[in-house]
Amino acid sequence: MKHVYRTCALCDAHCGLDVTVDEATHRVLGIRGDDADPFSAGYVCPKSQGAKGLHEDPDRLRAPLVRRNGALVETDWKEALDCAAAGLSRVRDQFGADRVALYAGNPVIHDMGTLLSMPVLLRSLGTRSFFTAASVDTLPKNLACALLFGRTGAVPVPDVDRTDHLLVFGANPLVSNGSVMMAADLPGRLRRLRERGGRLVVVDPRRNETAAKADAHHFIRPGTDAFVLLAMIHTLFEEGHVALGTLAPRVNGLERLRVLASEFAPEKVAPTAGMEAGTVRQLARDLALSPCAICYGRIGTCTQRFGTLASFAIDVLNVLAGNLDRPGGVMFPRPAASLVDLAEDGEAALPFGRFHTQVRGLPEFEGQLPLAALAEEIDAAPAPIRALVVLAGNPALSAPNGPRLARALERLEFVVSLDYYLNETSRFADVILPPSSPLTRSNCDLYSYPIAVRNVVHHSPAALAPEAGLQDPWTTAFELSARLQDMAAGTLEEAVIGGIAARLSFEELDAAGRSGPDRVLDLLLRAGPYALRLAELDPHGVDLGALEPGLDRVLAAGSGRIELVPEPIERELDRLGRALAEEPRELLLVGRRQVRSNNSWMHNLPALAKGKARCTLLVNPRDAELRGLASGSQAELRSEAGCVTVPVVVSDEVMPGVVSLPHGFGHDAPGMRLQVATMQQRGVSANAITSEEQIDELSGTAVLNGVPVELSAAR
Ligand SMILES: Nc1nc2c(c(=O)[nH]1)N[C@H]1C(S)=C(S)[C@@H](COP(=O)(O)OP(=O)(O)OC[C@H]3O[C@@H](n4cnc5c(=O)[nH]c(N)nc54)[C@H](O)[C@@H]3O)O[C@H]1N2
Ligand SMILES: Nc1nc2c(c(=O)[nH]1)N[C@H]1C(S)=C(S)[C@@H](COP(=O)(O)OP(=O)(O)OC[C@H]3O[C@@H](n4cnc5c(=O)[nH]c(N)nc54)[C@H](O)[C@@H]3O)O[C@H]1N2
Ligand code: SF4
Ligand SMILES: [Mo]
Repeated sequence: MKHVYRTCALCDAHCGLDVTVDEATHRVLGIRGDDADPFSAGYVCPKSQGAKGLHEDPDRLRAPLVRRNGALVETDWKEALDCAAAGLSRVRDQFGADRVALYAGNPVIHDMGTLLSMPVLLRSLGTRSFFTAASVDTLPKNLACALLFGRTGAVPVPDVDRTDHLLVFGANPLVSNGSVMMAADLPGRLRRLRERGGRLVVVDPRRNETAAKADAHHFIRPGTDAFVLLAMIHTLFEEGHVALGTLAPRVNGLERLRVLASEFAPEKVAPTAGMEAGTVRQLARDLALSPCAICYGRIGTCTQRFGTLASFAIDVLNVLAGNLDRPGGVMFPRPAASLVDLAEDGEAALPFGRFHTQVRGLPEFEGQLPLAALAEEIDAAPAPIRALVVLAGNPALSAPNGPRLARALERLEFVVSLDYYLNETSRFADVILPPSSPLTRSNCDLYSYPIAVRNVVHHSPAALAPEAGLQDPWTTAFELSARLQDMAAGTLEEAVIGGIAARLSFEELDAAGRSGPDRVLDLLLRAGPYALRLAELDPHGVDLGALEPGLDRVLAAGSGRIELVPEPIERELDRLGRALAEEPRELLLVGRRQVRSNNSWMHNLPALAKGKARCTLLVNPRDAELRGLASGSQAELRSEAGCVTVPVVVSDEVMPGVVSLPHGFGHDAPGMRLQVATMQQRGVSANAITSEEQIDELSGTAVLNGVPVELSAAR
């Protein structure tokens, strides 16, 4: 029996785990919170059992699959990789590199080997057709910060541990455990906020689990946050609460912002948002008058109609109230190791709109194209995408109008999927390359350190020896990439790591006894601001202290100023002004996350899937009565994209005119190997209702919240 200290890689919180394994039998005996972890201090959520469930899941693929005579059959790695490379090269050579697309799903960011090798795979494909899950998630926030600070990669993070006031728009940290905010044990952190006299206020169309524990909760009509946030900005100006403090000499466009925001008086926007004007004014005053305060927004404010503008306005409020870059406000972490050190195209430039999708002309951001455009780029573009690599993603369930995307995937000439499962997306693959169990490989939460509420670092060593028949994703990425470039994998790996060492100005590689991504990690740690060494890290993780002011560092790498009214935002404000005249829609759909679920892919683990069916539609009593619906009855939910039949739960938790459905369900496709999910948590896909046509126009991010729908009793 052996104890191994790792972090959980299933969400942004990265709790420390104490994993007990039996090395002889290659079994996981137990997983519990690591009390000695300086960041999470023993806290874990139920999903912490995910790594054990995944390790043991009989449905997890134990060998690569290739399609033979129409069926996916097991094969060895050499044949699978040869076949994958041959299929991709064929399409590339015949039609051009951009006709082969790569889609990178959410788990990429949580696995160091995948994260660090993805750029290598992308380069070896030589394609610009790169789609990511960020475009159904954080992209509006990232773009907003890039516009505000004149550089990419700098996101101000809530200093939750020291704040007096936390105002949350469109997030449910007590369930999601925080997002774009790495903060293990948010239940504890938010409880302590209130114990020290601080306030937690939530603005959300649903009285979600966080709102239920807050000092105040206000309903807001979905998709109208930008109006409310602009009205709050207006209030700060009008009531004389703008207090830039030391930020004053660092901002551009203050007067222009005042003029533009004056169009959005609380009294004018309140009816559209379904809020009281007095409430909107008070939200603004509380931000400005608390000794320190935070305005924080997440999925609800990103994946909506004015996602980039809303995300932008949130950080503008932090600036205007004097809460940027100060303890208890929002601050910039100083990561021990950072991918920014590897960025190639110069972080100072704004990589936005340098090229566009063919059909709708949607812009790239940091080289990523919006997932909302993938289906049409396959089925309607003049030069269609013909082959696809899916890296740790399940877009058939996670993309807007998933059913259309699934039909498009079926038309592709060649699909390679890197995934644990034969699921809704990988069933279209010609080759599936499964990663090894995460417990058999080392990891580091590199992606999340720049969004952490304290500066921390933690290396997770492999807990178990490699499994027979499987290989780690780093190796797979290099073996596939090398084949695509007609070279040996070892040569490519040495060239890549050598290149990284040179970029970081190291002459020799010195990660004695390490291999694969650990060698890169060691370089990044050595190059980082604390000059750490992988070999010297405490196994329970290292706390490097609370966040410290660092705006100068951020601005020095960018335009040098905080741009309060960059040109794309000014155009969005004009669009927002025009939208004020629109008639509100009768019924809007929003999403909902649940504690025992992780997007589309943990419904096959018995420990998490057990219990009653979770894919239910929350309907306000008024709306239910109007349609003759009761809890337990079946309703038909329709939109311009599609229709699903779903069980209803009547609840005043959602505001009138809003229904709430979790995403990631709909495990009913043929040809999958997901026994538990299909039997116990089948549900329906929320993305059969969302539409790829509805986007945040500035960023191309899909509207997944605030989708116009119709509802009736099922026939
Ligand atoms: N309607 C609606 N849709 C949404 C959302 C919503 O709120 N509402 N949320 C959006 C958000 S925030 C996100 S992040 C996306 C997620 O979108 P995706 O990333 O496309 O989907 P996931 O459900 O996270 O599926 C991840 C896939 O990766 C596999 N996987 C897990 N870990 C690994 C790994 O280490 N390596 C490899 N190779 N594979 C792995 C899993 O088996 C699964 O098939 O969904 C988005 N879609
Ligand atoms: N247990 C669990 N944890 C997760 C995940 C999971 O699937 N399960 N997924 C992970 C991922 S990939 C992500 S990105 C994060 C997301 O983390 P969060 O953003 O905290 O997640 P959600 O629970 O989806 O919270 C979104 C909230 O926005 C509200 N909302 C919807 N529309 C609007 C709107 O127009 N305005 C406002 N103000 N609110 C609105 C919804 O009612 C909901 O309460 O969670 C991560 N953590
Ligand atoms: S909150 Fe849960 S899922 Fe997230 S890292 Fe911690 S244990 Fe894992
Ligand atoms: Mo996400």
